[in-house]
Amino acid sequence: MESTLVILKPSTIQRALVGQVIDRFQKKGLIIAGIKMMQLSEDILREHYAHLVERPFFPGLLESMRATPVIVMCIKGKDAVEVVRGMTGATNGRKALPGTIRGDFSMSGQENIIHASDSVESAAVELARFFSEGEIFDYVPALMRSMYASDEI
Ligand code: IDP
Ligand code: MG
Repeated sequence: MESTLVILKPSTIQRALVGQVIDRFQKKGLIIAGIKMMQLSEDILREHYAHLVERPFFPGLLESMRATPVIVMCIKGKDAVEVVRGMTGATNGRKALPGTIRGDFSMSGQENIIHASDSVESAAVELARFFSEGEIFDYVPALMRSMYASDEI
């Protein structure tokens, strides 16, 4: 089973969409292995968005990501990184397809509801960045056998 990092961004908290977004992951059959609220520091955001620090929009992104606490989640499932990125949709909410989280809830390139890790390698790095040992739980939901064939898990 693969794990991936999802961050519910401040606009999701402000717009009271937390429940609807989490509901999508649960209905899909993904497992919530870790979840907590935290206020992101400038330091952690500079690390997390290191590929964007030179971009002109970076100061605005920093401010937006620090506007309220965020909710960080460790989401688990078979091929979870690819499945969650697919559910997330394109970066710009106006271009994201209907049916995706960004496509259904966002009209913005910046205020785009969630972060989702983009590869198995970055998921491992990002989960270690936002979660401490003991905050991610290894349990098997009782309905596992109704969600996967036995040769898939
Ligand atoms: P991703 O979130 O789809 O992986 P990245 O390119 O990694 O996209 O960008 C990280 C975040 O930075 C985006 O989710 C978005 O909030 C913000 N961002 C990316 N490009 C722009 C832009 O052109 N203008 C404003 N914000 C942007
Ligand atoms: Mg990214």
